[in-house]
Amino acid sequence: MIFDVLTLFPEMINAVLNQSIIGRAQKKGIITVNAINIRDFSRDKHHKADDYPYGGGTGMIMMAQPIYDAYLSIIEKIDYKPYVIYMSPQGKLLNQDIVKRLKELKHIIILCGHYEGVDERIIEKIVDEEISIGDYVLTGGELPAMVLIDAVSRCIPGVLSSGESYTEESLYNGLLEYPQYTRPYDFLGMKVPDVLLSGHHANIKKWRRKQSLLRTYLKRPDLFEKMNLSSEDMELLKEALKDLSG
Ligand code: 21W
Repeated sequence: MIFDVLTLFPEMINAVLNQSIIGRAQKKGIITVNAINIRDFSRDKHHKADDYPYGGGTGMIMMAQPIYDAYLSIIEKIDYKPYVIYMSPQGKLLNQDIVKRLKELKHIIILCGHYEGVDERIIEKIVDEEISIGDYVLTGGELPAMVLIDAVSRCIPGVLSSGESYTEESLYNGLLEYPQYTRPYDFLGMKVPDVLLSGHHANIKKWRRKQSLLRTYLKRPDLFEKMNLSSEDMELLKEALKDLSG
């Protein structure tokens, strides 16, 4: 899968996505992340890529022409149309359903705005979808683009090693994860739950399910409401709540 990121700050993208799991996936050739500097496509002698807003107001607007030429430089080398996403505070809120849809694409171009955004005409001309990562204000689309690439990439086969598995995780069965522990057994007097040392796999599975149900019920009632729980799960949760109240 190819991600081409159109940005005024390509070093931000490379500094993050050449590391860790996504960096390893790039070295393995499973995914490719190209950070393309929009400024390189400016026709101005000072490499200007932004300008004042028509009608007045504060801040700078990214010009349509350098973005469009950066886009053309990608598509002139290929015979299909990549999917173009604009990271924008006005976009759909990113969630795991959107991630699952995007992971099926072979080539995504991600446009990152900075300053006060981009000339509206570039959105009309090339953008297929606008995506936001949440209702808070950032300084640009670069961090959101990296969030999107990370979330989509980890769904692609081969990106995670077997130990890092992709399906049985938070939000995957609609429940939060159960608590996890590693050595030492005793940390500042806090012991690991004995069931996890028992070697009794059925009991461990049941304990983990119970913890997942309890955590979701307590920490994310919004997720919990959407669950269609079996009668076994309802019983487990009742037990968990009873354990809590002592
Ligand atoms: C922040 C751009 C505020 C534009 C009149 C018209 C991308 C983002 C961003 C940014 C404005 C995302 C204006 C969550 C985010 C992003 C930078 C407002 C002013 N005045 N997801 N427009 N949060 N943010 N423009 O901030 O580019 S995805």
